[in-house]
Amino acid sequence: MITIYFAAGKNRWPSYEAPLRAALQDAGIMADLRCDCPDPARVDYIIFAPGGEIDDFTPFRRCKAVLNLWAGVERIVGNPTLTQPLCRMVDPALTAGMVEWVVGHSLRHHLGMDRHIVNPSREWDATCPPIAAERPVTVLGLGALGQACAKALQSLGFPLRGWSRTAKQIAGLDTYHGQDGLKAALTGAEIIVLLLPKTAETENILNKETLAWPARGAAILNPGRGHLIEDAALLAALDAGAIGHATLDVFRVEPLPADHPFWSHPGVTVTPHIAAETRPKSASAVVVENIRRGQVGLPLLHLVDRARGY
Ligand code: NDP
Ligand code: OXD
Repeated sequence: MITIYFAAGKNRWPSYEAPLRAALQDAGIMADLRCDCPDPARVDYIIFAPGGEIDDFTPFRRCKAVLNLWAGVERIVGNPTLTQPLCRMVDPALTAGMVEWVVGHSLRHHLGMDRHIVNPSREWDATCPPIAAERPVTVLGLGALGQACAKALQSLGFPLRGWSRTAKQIAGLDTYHGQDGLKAALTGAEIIVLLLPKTAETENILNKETLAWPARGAAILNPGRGHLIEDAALLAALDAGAIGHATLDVFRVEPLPADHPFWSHPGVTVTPHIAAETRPKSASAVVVENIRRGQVGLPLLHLVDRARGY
């Protein structure tokens, strides 16, 4: 019998308890699964989420892995007390949600839907949008989410460029990497999707200089992290028409403060960090698969590289 401590917040326990127990049963794992803190020295696995119960991991001496329910790990990866392996969430349902959010908001900008949805003067503007093949899209970040979104947009006909830290070859995608590849990835892009993690290297990746590289009037979609964009530079680029619109799901401070200029800027759409959520049923299967692996000595999936920060 192993001990699993669900330290991802009491508010999440009601929606996770049943799917976790079902997944453990399916995997044939006998576990004492609980949301109140057991004796830390007995805990084999911790299921974690930012804002949950643990700040100090030191007493969890025999814990084999900390299993994060979030894809992003910036709120735990630098914790100096964390010596246990850390796994992030790669949840097929979260990925599906992100693909839908990115495709939906890309098509909004591509088709110019706002012109017809909000048309108080009943203007008969018959300007036809270009077809997708004429609208270059760039995805910054080619991980689990960036690749899924790039493939979905590509299947609609958009020409896709992608950018990552390390070199990649992905069928049908023009790929670039490293600081040297950023300009080539962004130049002339008409839709830019940010799916990078928050690290020291990615902070303010869109700034005064780089915001000048996309096509004039480009749309930016940021479901990655607020820190990827320098807020003041984005507002200036929107005011100057260099950037046409920004649809932002994530912010430096969340909830976005009521007096933040993003709320009132006509070129900004705010969505409240809902682009993609971890779903209890599919995420429980992912968590339990890692516990199964930990128990039989197989490598854990989705391990975070502490030095890299994601
Ligand atoms: P992954 O770790 O799978 O992918 C991250 C990608 O970013 C990789 O391609 C990586 O490059 C690239 N990258 C990292 N650092 C750099 C750098 N310095 N320069 C260039 N590229 C870099 O993450 P996911 O795809 O699963 O998630 C991405 C982010 O999405 C999460 O970190 C989180 O912040 C955000 N997110 C937001 C949600 C929302 O609801 N808004 C929901 C879930 C996640 P390489 O491949 O070379 O390692
Ligand atoms: C995540 C998120 O990182 O929801 O999972 O932002």
